[in-house]
Amino acid sequence: MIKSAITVSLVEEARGGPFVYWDGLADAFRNAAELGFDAVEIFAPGPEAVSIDEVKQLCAEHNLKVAAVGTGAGMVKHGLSLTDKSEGVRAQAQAFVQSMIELGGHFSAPAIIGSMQGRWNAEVSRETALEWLGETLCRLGEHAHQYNVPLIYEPLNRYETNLLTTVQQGTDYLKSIGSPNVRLLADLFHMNIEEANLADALRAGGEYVGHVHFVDSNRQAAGMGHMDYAPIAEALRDIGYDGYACAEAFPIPDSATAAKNTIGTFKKYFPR
Ligand code: LER
Ligand code: MN
Repeated sequence: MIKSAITVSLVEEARGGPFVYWDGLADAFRNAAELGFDAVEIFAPGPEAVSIDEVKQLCAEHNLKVAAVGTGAGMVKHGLSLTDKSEGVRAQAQAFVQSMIELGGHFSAPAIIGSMQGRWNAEVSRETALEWLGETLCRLGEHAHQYNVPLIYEPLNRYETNLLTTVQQGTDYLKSIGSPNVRLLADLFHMNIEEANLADALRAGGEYVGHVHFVDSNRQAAGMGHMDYAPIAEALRDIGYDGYACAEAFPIPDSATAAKNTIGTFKKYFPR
């Protein structure tokens, strides 16, 4: 069964970014529970910014899970990248992601590597960047294994990375690096830019699809753009996807409206 989730950002530097809730964990969990979401995805400045006890208590109080933890603050706040030319920066980036894997582990939630993958450039060739990224994904995927969660790798659209931009590229890459514990994040916003056909792409990803960012064509909440959700929902059912469809969307016109649209669209396409 596909489950619903919604994002909360605790990262001030990411203001204006595509996260639905912005007013702290207690507010996010209360509102998510009221609307009937299954889980919350947490975008945090770092592990020290999140009280493990508070999150466990909020999960118990509201009968919610943590869907995933984002690691993008490593880039947005600390300027780190897993493919930086400096070995020292790459090591710090890996340590940051590892600490977020450990944070998520407390809640049986996987960590997501999105913007932390970085880009290739004049100083780091595409081949080298993909080699470094692959080694890191394998190592950190193994680290995540002790928590019984995968590591989630997210292909991004061409304006955010020049490494891997489609689900097919991501799937081929994960096969080539041979890590059994890394799965793909299919973000419908990025896919709407890069894929010829979103449903076909999800089918090509198959069992490699481990998380979904559930969002509309304009990165507003599901139902507020022109995404055609029927074939997407059918494809997710066909591949037996039973992870989260998580709202990573702009809080437009406000968080409450974005959340309501998301859950309405989710229930329409994934009736229980
Ligand atoms: C970034 O565009 C994104 O989609 C996030 O999920 C990754 O940091
Ligand atoms: Mn995303």
